[in-house]
Amino acid sequence: MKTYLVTGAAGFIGANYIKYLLHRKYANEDIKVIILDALTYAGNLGTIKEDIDGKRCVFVKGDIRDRELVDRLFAENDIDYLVNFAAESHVDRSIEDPQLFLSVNILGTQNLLDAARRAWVTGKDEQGYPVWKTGKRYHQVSTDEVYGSLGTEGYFTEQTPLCPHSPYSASKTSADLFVMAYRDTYHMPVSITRCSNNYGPYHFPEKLIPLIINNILEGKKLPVYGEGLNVRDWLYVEDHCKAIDMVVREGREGEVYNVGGHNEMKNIDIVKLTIRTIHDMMEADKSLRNILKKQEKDSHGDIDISWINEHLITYVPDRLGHDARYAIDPTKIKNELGWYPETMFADGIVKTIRWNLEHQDWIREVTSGDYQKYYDRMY
Ligand code: NAD
Ligand code: TDX
Repeated sequence: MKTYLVTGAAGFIGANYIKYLLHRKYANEDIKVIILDALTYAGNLGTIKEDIDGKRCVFVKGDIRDRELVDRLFAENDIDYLVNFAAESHVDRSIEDPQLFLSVNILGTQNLLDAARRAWVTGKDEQGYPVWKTGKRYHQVSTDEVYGSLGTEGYFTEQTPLCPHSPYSASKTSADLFVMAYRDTYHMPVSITRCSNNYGPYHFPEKLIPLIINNILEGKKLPVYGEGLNVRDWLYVEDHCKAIDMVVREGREGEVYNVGGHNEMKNIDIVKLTIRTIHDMMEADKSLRNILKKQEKDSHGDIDISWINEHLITYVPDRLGHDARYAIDPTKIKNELGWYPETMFADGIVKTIRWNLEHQDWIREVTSGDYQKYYDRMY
């Protein structure tokens, strides 16, 4: 029986991770997942309500910065793995409010590390280092953005110097440095994964791919920052979840593993490919067209690609300090743990679009209220 404390699992990747653990990888095993999530604008209880059964999966609403609460969770449960997804995750928001990112991402991480230290240390060895209960692991979900930005050549390896540019990536880098400091100072059993851009179900629509899908359906403009030439390396979210599971269970203690999709694309190409894929899916299944809210149709009543390209794609001012290119070298995790990105982008984007088409209620729920104000301010 393994007990997980998973923070931030009402958000995009964390929710996919706990679903993967509970219903796929360990569907027939005795595991317990305790979710700790503050339910910020990015957290949605609706995403995980079917998973919370009070036995295998328990939900606690709270803040990772709350010392008393996190200590209580450790006191009441024999936690084996703490997997920290909770974070402020959107680069554009970090440009508006850097202090929030510092507070949640750095102080939150440090609070979790300390709580785990209090719960998992049993004494001291002769040199004064803490002695840890066996089988415990603190895992930090980090990002390729800690490495900064690449030119047209090369990849981020685990040896690439940390060189963050945005307030978001600076906060994630600082959090990683605290995790490594706890490893070096207290010999804490930790691991870190640094992943490239994820896409898939439950992706919050402030991020590029779900924003584009939903704006196409709504007939709204498709905002492309700068010239649309920045490159991201896209990974299907379930492949990321598998990588985290492998590292938590089998990865070497104290190590960093890069996780990437080997799928680099320019933003403008992502936008055009998403338009084309929605068109093709609606050609193949004409009933899907009913979801289009407001749309120019061509003479056959089909979604009109050239009209969208001409009228909806809108070049807007660039993000400040916009990183040019991210690309991950995942050789270490492939060689040590046998992980590789299983989902081809052509398949992953179809699954993602279909999920968005079939979950319009979820989209409406998460985009109402505060998000609408953010959207109107941004675009
Ligand atoms: P998300 O914004 O969708 O979800 C974040 C979750 O954390 C939400 O449920 C939110 O309610 C919760 N949260 C925020 N502040 C909290 C606090 N103070 N206490 C408790 N819970 C809090 O984020 P995501 O895209 O799922 O990213 C998850 C993690 O993965 C983050 O650490 C992010 O930095 C990292 N990451 C994301 C990507 C990506 O492409 N999305 C890529 C690499 C790494
Ligand atoms: O409207 C948009 N138009 C646009 O051109 C948005 C929202 C984004 N973009 C560009 C900016 C980026 O070059 O698209 C690219 C992807 O943007 P985001 O979806 O905001 O992701 P990114 O900034 O790359 O960061 C993501 O991947 C790494 C996650 O949000 C981070 O949490 C993760 O660490």
